[in-house]
Amino acid sequence: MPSALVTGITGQDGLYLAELLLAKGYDVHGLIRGQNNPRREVVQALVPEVRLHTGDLTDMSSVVRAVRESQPDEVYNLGAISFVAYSWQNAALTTDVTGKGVLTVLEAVRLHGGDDPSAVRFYQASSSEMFGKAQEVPQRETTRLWPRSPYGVAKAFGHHMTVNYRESYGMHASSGILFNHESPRRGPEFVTRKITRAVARIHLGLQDELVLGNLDARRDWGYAGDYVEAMWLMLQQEQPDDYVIATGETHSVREFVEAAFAHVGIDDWARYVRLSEEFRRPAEVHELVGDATRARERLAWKPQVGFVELVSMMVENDLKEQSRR
Ligand code: NAP
Ligand code: G4F
Repeated sequence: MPSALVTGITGQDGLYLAELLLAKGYDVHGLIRGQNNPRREVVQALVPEVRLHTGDLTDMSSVVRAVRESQPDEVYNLGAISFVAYSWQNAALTTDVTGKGVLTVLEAVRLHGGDDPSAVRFYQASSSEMFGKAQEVPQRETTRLWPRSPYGVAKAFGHHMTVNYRESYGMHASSGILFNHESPRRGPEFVTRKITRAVARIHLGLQDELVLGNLDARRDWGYAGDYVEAMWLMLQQEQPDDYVIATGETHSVREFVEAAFAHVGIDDWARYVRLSEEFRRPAEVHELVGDATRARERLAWKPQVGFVELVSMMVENDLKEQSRR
């Protein structure tokens, strides 16, 4: 039975990836941080087979211990402070966790491999946020990085470090440059879930308005369940590499709002939406759209869930969740 260690197990992607790996017969281990983490219960309810190891990406010895205890064939580093807006308020912490944390995991994996640094395969959760002020449309693996947030800068560090460990030590280290991916498990601070939850609550008469920032920002939104499959496929390749994972379609926040309201039969959505400076960013990433040709050709990966289906899935989930309250 192959064994995998997943950092960020309590997050959106960690949960989908754990389900995928369990279905493939893996012995799945997860790194969980903090004393009495409230998300522990969510993991235990959804994927009770996962064995949890206490640790933090800022604490090298806890990561080394988790690697030793889980004896992994594959390590997926999904742990991060992942909310871009928050990263301006906590830039140093974001750098430590989202940036330096990658080096910590790479070192733990390298040391564990002993004489054979490629013995344990490593996946790094890189991000399209690294492209920031995009220098090319669509963005591909070779597009120059121009991050626009402390989060993007930290991800760029982790990305380059992953490439460097592959080149320096011959590690089987791959980096997935994933564009935005969403699901009913998305955190409520991200714009998609904020919208679908508010639309459900407005439809049910529980809320009057939805307050947003920049409606003109455009993102390449896919479904998280499709994207974790790509992570696994990267580690099954003989050679490690970097892969853009994206749908190739871009939509504005406004289009997302429109589609979410349309799902509950509201066309005059503007009367429910108020704009506030509070949700605008010091530096915006205006438009992202990815070219996943390499993933399609080498991994035979392609997204299964389209934009409207994704929005509908999220609104339906929030209608059910909010009706139960
Ligand atoms: P998420 O839901 O925010 O999950 C982040 C995970 O990181 C949580 O499990 C969190 O644990 C953990 N974490 C935070 N600080 C930590 C620390 N100091 N030590 C150990 N773990 C820590 O993020 P996601 O959407 O699943 O994304 C997974 C990864 O992909 C992240 O690295 C993200 O930056 C990257 N990514 C995401 C997207 C996207 O669109 N979703 C796109 C590109 C890249 P707690 O429960 O303890 O907070
Ligand atoms: O949903 P968001 O917060 O996601 P963002 O910043 O694109 O980051 C997500 O995707 C990255 C991949 O590119 C990941 F690496 C990262 O971890 C995260 O998962 O914001 C999307 C867009 C932004 O342009 C933002 O300015 O929506 C705009 N927006 C407008 N009003 C808002 C709001 N974003 C949020 N969170 N809340 C608003 O009220």
